[in-house]
Amino acid sequence: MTDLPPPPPEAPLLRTLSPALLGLERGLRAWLDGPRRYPLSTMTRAALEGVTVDLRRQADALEVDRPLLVVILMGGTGVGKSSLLNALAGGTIARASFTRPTTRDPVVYYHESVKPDRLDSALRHCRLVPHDRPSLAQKILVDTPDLDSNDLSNREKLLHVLPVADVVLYVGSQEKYHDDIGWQLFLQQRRRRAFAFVMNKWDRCVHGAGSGMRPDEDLLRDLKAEGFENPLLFRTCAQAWIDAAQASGEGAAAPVARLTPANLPEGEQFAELLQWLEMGLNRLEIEAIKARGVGQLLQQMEEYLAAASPPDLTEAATRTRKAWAGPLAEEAAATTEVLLNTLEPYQAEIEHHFTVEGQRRFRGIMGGYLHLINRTKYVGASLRDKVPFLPKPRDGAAAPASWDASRFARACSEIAANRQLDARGKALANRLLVEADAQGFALKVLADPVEAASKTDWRQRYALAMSEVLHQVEKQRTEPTGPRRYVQAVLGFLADWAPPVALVCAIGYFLLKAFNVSQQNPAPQIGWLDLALPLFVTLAILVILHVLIALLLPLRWSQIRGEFKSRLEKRLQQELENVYGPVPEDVAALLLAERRQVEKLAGETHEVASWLHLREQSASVTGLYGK
Ligand SMILES: Nc1nc2c(ncn2[C@@H]2O[C@H](COP(=O)(O)OP(=O)(O)OP(=O)(O)O)[C@@H](O)[C@H]2O)c(=O)[nH]1
Ligand SMILES: [Mg+2]
Repeated sequence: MTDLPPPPPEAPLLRTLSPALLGLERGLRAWLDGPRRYPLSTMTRAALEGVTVDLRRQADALEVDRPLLVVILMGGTGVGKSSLLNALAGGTIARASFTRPTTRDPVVYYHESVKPDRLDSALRHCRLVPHDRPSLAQKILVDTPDLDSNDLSNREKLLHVLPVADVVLYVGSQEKYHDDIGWQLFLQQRRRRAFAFVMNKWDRCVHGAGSGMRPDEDLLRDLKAEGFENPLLFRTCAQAWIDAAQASGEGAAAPVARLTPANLPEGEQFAELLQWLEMGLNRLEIEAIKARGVGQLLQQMEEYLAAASPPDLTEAATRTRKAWAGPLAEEAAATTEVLLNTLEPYQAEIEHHFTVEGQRRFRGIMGGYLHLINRTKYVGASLRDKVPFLPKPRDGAAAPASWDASRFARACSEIAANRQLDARGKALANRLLVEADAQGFALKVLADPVEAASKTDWRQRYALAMSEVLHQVEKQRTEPTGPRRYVQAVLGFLADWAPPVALVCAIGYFLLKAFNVSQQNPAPQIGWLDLALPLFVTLAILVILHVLIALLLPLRWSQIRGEFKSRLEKRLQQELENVYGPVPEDVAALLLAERRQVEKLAGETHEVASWLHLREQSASVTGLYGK
């Protein structure tokens, strides 16, 4: 909002206000139509929608040199609203009668110099009655249908024109001045517009009051209780003034001063009412009332914005994130267990795979020996699918013939998800929401993103995590670190060298023995044992090495499982943390940004309101407003 310039002394104060109100209206409209995480309650939204309409209405009404003051007569049926307007007009312009209700459509009494298209659209479609009285040139008097008859459409018509009112002339009569519907409407409207009061049928109040409290005093007492210390209250006999005008034969042209209604009861104040409307509400007062109306609208806008402002959940978000660590760790452990269970039937395949991978580094004789042994040992693992009578894991993933960790992991994750994980996801989301609630995080803003997080493609993520962890475990097994690395290096060295060296030595020994021809032993005896010795020795070395490898670099499922489990659990916890962890803080940040937006709007509103307050005229309008 740009700073509003102080108006030059003679410049119309309210006209300067018009563009500022339009700016606020545009800002509010954009904010209402914009996307938001923090939901607006139906009532707040409706109230703010109403404020945008009122802002535009006020801006349009002020976009003139001499704004029009709209005075609306409001009250129950039969209190004499139409009679009062007729009396003020000095002739029959609104139908008044004893049939209830009488008035069906509002009657707009306005100066002929005002072009109808300058009237607010809510008034333009009413019955328009122009006049030529200069004293009422800047004012528009509106007679309205009753607010309390059985015909509800009457009240709707009143409520349609009521927002246009700058001043409400609340009309009552001796039997009807404090009925619930009228009083509620007054209470609802009193913060938005100026109120003056008329106690019509004063003749009956004076003569028929009986022993109870006089209606005017009763009304004054109730108004005082509402903060109206010195309300403007006129006691009138509208009918008497109508009769007098008709009797004078001048009708509307009859100046009130010249009329002498017969039998006016004491304290009758119709002339004062007319005087106030004509002279009391001069330009200064009109500006003050208009300014005050705008001020009250802005104040309400600030209140509604405060109600619509999202809470600052930054601290609650930090607490929630911490509180979520426990459930997420438990979830990771449980999910790991579920995933491991799907691997269980494939122990043999996995061991086989790891063994083959681990033994790839052995070459030569040792390599050949291990290859042969593994083929024999794990023949069941590969045969299982081919031989019909061998037991097969039920509901299991088909282990690929040629090992493909990622395909295998995907299949396992798929089965695990089908079995349990999908249900766990929903339960986890609920559990996290309960935790968040306990930390004071507003669930209405958290439920959707948490649910969205629970619908992340977890199968895919689990599959990826399993496959990566399998690779890591495999890598660690084939390329160990720490002491295992030295053990493996020594064993590798031995495996590479010991068998061929043993073989060469055994063959050497055999040759030595076979060709060791001497005088004592001219024809050496070569037995089968000597012939088989190199083979046995090599085999023995191979077996010893194999035993050493099995003992020192074991590749049992139970060990792979342990390692796999701890790594997978850590990995899944990380995964869950990554997806769920930032949700509260992200939502809090979003709400904070929305909060700043509301604060900006409220700040701009406040700025205009303060500007207006500073320049409000000290006109005598305070009685029209309660505290
Ligand atoms: N005794 C007495 N009767 C009055 C006075 N003013 C109006 N009346 C009568 O009260 C009756 C109702 O008057 P209206 O002006 O039609 O009342 P209204 O408030 O416009 O009623 P709706 O149009 O139904 O809402 C009429 O018969 C009037 O003659 C008054 O000052 N004293
Ligand atoms: Mg009427």
